[in-house]
Amino acid sequence: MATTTSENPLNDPAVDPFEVARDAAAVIADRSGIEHHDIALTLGSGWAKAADLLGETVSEVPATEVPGFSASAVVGHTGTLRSVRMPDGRHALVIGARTHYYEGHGVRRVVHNVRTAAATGASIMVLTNGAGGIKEHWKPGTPVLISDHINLTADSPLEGATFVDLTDLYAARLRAVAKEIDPTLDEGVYTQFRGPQYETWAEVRMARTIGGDIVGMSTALEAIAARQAGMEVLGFSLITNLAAGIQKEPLSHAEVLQAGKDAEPVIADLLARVVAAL
Ligand code: 8IG
Repeated sequence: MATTTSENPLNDPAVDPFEVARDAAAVIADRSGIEHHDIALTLGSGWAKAADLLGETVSEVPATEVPGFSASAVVGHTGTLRSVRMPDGRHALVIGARTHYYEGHGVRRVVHNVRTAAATGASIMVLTNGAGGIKEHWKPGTPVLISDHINLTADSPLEGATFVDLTDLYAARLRAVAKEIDPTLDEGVYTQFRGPQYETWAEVRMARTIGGDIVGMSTALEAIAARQAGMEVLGFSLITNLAAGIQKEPLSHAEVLQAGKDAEPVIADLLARVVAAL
């Protein structure tokens, strides 16, 4: 089995990333006693509290003890993989450890959360993030459904001539369920920039011109990997700030974290109710 600590097996180009994901799933099954998870969630900035509302926590494993994962680089990301038994008997895998593309560890490390989720049996992948909003009427603290994405990283989790269809990537079926739970939910196109710098005003204007509504630094690459794995994807952005130039003041990470904190109880409740209905 691949080792987990300083040397991440995903850094070795000769290692099959899907095998590392199977190793990770085996550790989760062993530690939780749950052989099959039904649904998986990656909780980004602002969304962590949802984990407590989904059901009964069966086990919680530090990400550093699961092959291919690493400690979270961002304050506010919890760094565990939690197995939750939902009231209806289904099992959710809650992944609080996201590797961002801007960390520079390569796409295999970025999408390992999704591939591990698929290897645990999950057929639905819920991807959440904190992001900037391009639509002026989205006040900080607004949750938005992701309707589609624009991948501006110029990278892909797919290796070689692996042609994957992305039609209906953010499943209309799942978005309809979410809107039944909260009919006021708005939708938008998520634009993934490399980061970690926030956008210039000109880049935000470009994103808007090409059809983007949300700017962020995650999710699109993960969604592609989820589709490759045959999962259905549901995406949520918490708008924690208006994108540069849409809002007049400069962006501060502290401000972004505060807006996330304030919205946390509301969006946690929303996400838990949506997941229960999927
Ligand atoms: I939270 O304004 C958060 N994440 N790219 N732009 C990008 N990512 C973000 C932003 C933002 N806010």
